[in-house]
Amino acid sequence: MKQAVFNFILSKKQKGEKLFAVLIDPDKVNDDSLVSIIELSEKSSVDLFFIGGSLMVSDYMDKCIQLIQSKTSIPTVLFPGSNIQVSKYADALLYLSLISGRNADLLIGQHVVSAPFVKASGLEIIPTGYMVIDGGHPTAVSYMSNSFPIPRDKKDIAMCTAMAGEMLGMKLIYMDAGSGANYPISGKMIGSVASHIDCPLVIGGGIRTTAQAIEACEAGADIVVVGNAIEKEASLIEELSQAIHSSIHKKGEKALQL
Ligand code: 1GP
Repeated sequence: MKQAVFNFILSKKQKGEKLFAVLIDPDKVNDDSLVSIIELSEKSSVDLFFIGGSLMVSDYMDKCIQLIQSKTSIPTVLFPGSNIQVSKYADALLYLSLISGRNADLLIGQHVVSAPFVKASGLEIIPTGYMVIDGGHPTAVSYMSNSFPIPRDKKDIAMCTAMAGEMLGMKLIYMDAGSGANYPISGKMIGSVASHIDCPLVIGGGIRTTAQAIEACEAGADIVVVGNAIEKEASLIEELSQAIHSSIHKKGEKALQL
């Protein structure tokens, strides 16, 4: 079993270092814009590229990953919106189960259909408990997943969902307010989840500023994902990277005593 990307994430978490993942939606880039994102990411020590989108209509994914790999050694991690978004060229696959929803197809159905192809791909597989949190307006992920997001003020639901996901064997928990969300996930909710799980916590959706990225890190995010804001303004990569890499977890909430 390949484990290089997961081990990299884990070793950073153990040292208390935060990671910055730049999300690339292959539908929203071309060779020129992608090269500029790669160059800025390389210069700014971005840790990971996440590749995917809720709905993919172009056939640019393989070429996009190959272009990234020809220019940098930053790992490419698939963040698939569906089971057709699998590319053998990537370094790893976030094997997402939508644990915040009650849509059986995204909890296990699509996994069953695609299992032989995923296994044959030779990709590093990272079992990931994926939780969609309300970000203030319906996002592509909430529509496409046909599931209710967790309300943004219900931190206990998020905490229990993440705990259950970890005990089911998920190696990462990914909390997502959805691409372009009005509001990123609150520090309170992140803190509550972070203090009740041991596995790395990924936070994304609606992060546009260094202050928002720092809030997520200080509350307990191990990986901060930014896509939309960078598509609009690639030069943000440098300041976001600096902010995330200099942040530390300011532990707040105590673990639940039962
Ligand atoms: C969405 O978590 C990602 O699935 C990133 O969201 O595009 O809003 O940065 P943004």
